[in-house]
Amino acid sequence: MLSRIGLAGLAVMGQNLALNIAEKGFPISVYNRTVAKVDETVARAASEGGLPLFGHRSPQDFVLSISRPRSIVILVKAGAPVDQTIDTLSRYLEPGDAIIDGGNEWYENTERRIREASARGLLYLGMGVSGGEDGARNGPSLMPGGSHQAYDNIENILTRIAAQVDDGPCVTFVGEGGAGNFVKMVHNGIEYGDMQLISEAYDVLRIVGGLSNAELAETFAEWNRGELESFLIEITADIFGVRDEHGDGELVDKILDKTGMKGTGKWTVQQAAELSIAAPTIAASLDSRYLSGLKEEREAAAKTLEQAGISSADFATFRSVDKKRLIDDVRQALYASKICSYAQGMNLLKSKSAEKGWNLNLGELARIWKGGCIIRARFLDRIKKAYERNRGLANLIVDPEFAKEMVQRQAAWRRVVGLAIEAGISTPGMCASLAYFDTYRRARLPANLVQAQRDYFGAHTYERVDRPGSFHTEWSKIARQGRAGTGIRS
Ligand code: NBP
Repeated sequence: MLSRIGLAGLAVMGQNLALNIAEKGFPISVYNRTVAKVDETVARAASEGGLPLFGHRSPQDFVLSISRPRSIVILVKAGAPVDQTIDTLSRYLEPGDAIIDGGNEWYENTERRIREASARGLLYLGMGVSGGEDGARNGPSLMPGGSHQAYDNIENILTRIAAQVDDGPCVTFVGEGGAGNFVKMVHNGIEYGDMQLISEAYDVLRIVGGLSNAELAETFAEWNRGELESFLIEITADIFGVRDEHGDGELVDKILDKTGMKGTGKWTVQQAAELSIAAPTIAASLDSRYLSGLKEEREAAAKTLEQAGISSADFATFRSVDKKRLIDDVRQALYASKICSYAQGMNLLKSKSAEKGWNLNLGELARIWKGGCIIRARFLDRIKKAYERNRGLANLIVDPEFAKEMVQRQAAWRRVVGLAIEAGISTPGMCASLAYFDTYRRARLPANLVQAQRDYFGAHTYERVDRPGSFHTEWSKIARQGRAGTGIRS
């Protein structure tokens, strides 16, 4: 009997996704370059109740074991390994068969592979898969883009293996070309923002509020029962409770403060810059990761600046702060900051969609992120509804419901940021979000002065508020005459 689908690449993601597919009753063939992983996966399938999963040691046997038109998911390291895997498998594929790359791939690589596959009569999907190991095994959020036919061929599988939420499975056909990978990339950028904002909330509560790990665990668990309910808040509450098995106290305090990264956050910020979309919260989270990496330099800087006379803030003075009120303020600051961060991610998607003609449905994307993925959160339902109310919404901040929430939270938000600045605790994500909000909501900015400067030194011209056209002024000449007239000397 032939398998319904195949999967090549049996590391963390591939192995778990294959077991998920088999568990849903779809017979699946699996293959991996190193055969030990094939044996491992087959053994797992047997131990998990004899799931219909069939291992193959040769690429030819693997491909020929799948019913036509074939659908083969690839889950190998992004980049060259994907090309090599495609090369290996496509020798045995036939026109009409489809390749589905489930890795975190750069969207332009997918677009190139779509063209190459098409020249061989093959269909191609670039499918973002989020949720890590657990998501892959028990229900990820899936973001497939590329060939609609390739999607149709496996839609019944994808809708069964994806996370299920109140309004359906967390999968939708995202759009043509590299749309699926691009959406996954922005998802990861938003994830960077969320994690940064949560770490800032932790820092303020810990340093300014003096909260213990037990109190932090309780606070985050409480937050997870309200508007901040999300996977990341939930796991954060858990983290504070984990004891260090090698010593006293909790493990979180023993972890080196140096953040790793794999590149999707950087791509998001690069794309934002390419498209002239402001994404300051996501950029701040990326910068914070870079600065965290300079551990030795930061330690040296701390010493140098102490010797130069910087006084470490006397945090005891902040302890007069009402703890309960601080916790409530930080909750509100985190929520408002998050809205700004999602607004930036969504606007990046909107802009790319317009450039590429992907016709992305932002409300539907918020829906498929409600379950399975790392940024899954209660408030994504509100984002979905905001875009349902107005598909062309300029910015989440001006959706009437979010606008009301931002206004309700802004006093607390400003108190938290103010307190952090006073205490010398950097909150780059919260500050970036607040600056984004304060910039976006102002009808008049000091950009008039920047325009004047540009025209002064570069004759770049400017527009006026009171009449149409493009203007240039001989600024230095007039200023010199003015100084001469007033007696001011330069
Ligand atoms: P890895 O990204 O660690 O890749 C390991 C797999 O790639 C193994 O199956 C390995 O085969 C295969 N591989 C490599 Br490396 N070079 C190869 C080559 N030249 N030819 C054929 N196969 C090759 O696996 P992963 O962590 O499961 O992630 C898979 C994809 O999913 C990646 O794009 C990742 O970014 C993405 N992703 C991962 C997560 C996560 O939580 N880990 C979450 C979401 C998305 P071998 O066994 O023979 O060495």
